[in-house]
Amino acid sequence: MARRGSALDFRDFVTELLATGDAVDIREPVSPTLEVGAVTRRVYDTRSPAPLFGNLTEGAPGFRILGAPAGLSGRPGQTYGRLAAHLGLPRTTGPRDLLEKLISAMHTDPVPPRVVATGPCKENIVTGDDVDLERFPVPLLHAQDGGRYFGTYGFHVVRTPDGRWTSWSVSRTMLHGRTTLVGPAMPQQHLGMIHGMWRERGERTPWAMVLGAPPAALAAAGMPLPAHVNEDGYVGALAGGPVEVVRAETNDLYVPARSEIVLEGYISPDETAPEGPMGEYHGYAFAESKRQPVFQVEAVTHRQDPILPVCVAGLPPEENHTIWGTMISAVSLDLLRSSGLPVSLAWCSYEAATCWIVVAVDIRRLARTRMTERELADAVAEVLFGSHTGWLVPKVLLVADDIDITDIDQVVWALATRNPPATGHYVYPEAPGIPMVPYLTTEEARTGRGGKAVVSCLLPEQFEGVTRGVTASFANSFPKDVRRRVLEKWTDYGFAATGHGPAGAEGHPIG
Ligand SMILES: Cc1cc2nc3c(=O)[nH]c(=O)nc-3n(C[C@H](O)[C@H](O)[C@H](O)COP(=O)(O)O)c2cc1C
Ligand SMILES: [Mn+2]
Repeated sequence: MARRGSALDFRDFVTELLATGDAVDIREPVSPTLEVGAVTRRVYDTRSPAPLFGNLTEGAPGFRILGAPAGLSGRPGQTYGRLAAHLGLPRTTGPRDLLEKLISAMHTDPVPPRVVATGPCKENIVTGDDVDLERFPVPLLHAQDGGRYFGTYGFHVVRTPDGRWTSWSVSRTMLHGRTTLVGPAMPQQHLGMIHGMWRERGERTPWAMVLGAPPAALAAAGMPLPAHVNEDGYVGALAGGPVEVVRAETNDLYVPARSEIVLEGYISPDETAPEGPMGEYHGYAFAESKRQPVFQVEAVTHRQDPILPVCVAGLPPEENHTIWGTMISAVSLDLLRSSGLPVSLAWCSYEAATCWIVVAVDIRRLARTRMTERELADAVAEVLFGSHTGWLVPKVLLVADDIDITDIDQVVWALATRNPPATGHYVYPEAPGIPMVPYLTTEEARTGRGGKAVVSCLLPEQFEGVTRGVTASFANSFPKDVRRRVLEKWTDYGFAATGHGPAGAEGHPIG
């Protein structure tokens, strides 16, 4: 079968990871009960290649799991390699180029999906009484979890009753029974919004869930594009060609043909069940379960020897940080730029577990606006906290753009040395926000308000467009000829070669 490349076909994505050494084909027997989770967590921690579990001790023979599909890589210069592969970009792509690619596709005409008659996801079709989700190696990911999670790296497909808006969105689903799943559908998220429309009519929500989807589609489904925007058209623009879709067996939704596993059915209008707890994106596992909607599965279709991708959520960096955080960064940066504010970059530091976004301010343009710090903070808060993307991230750090905000060392240094404790914190207790943020009070989580803040790390003189000091550093404190001599003689002095590229060799790049 012709290859579509890693952005538009999950199997091609896995093949390319294996070929480049960024996945390991594990032949050892591994249990989906906690062992898959433990290996995958350690892969995130050690920035190892993605584990492809090909010999699982539970589930039907041949069924596989891929862990850490967008974990970071420890290879120098390829930190974001797996993430870049989702978008069909070279493994050496850095954060700025990832963001510009995502933003440029937002300003390109959508490329609608192409309907095809069949595809790999139809290689096996199971309907009616034969449906049994427990044939799959559904993993227990953390010892604290309230159940096994089928959907940690897949997306829901739903469509509005008027047929005008199709939503693809990532949200977790827990195994509930042989033919049922349970999972959140928050009313602020598009899944919950569209489910609400069907419920209001007293009808079931026609639904499908796609696992092992084309990676560019998964990324778009984890991206807070505005309401009424079809993620499928965005994927086409992003990947440079239409995503191929096929009609579901049991309803008239369309799903990506080049997917590993597709579940079809409906979301019950009224049935709920306890879901969770699960180790979560902010890094904690809490003790409580919550009642959430039940998803009824009427058909399962899958590729031969299907691969179920899993995200083992928790401490960074996992996919809630690398994928979700990057997608939030792109949409937020686009909004801030379009608003005319003097912003040059926005980045959800993965280390901050999608609980803060750092905004780089162009201080020369800032000076021309003659804004005060409060005016700038309020303007940024208004743009972000009123938006679908800004609802997701509670804290915004403002930093001058001499700081590389994709480098956490520099962000920490700026926060410590540039944020005045008495005046640099602006809080917005009335702004709505995601209720999952760990530090919210019970009341704030219940009302969905509170916890939002803008933290300024802008120095007083930066509002005049200047920075008083230069860094005391290798890059700034020595003449060029001295630096060159030190670099040339580095190994002669008796040190090991550092392996750093030119930027690293030049020292801390803050100017
Ligand atoms: C790996 C991963 C897991 C996620 N899990 C959830 C989840 O369980 N619930 C949720 O509301 N959002 C979750 N998200 C974030 C949503 O996918 C994201 O906010 C997206 O914008 C939602 O789509 P929508 O904007 O069309 O509503 C997850 C994202 C990723 C990448
Ligand atoms: Mn959406």
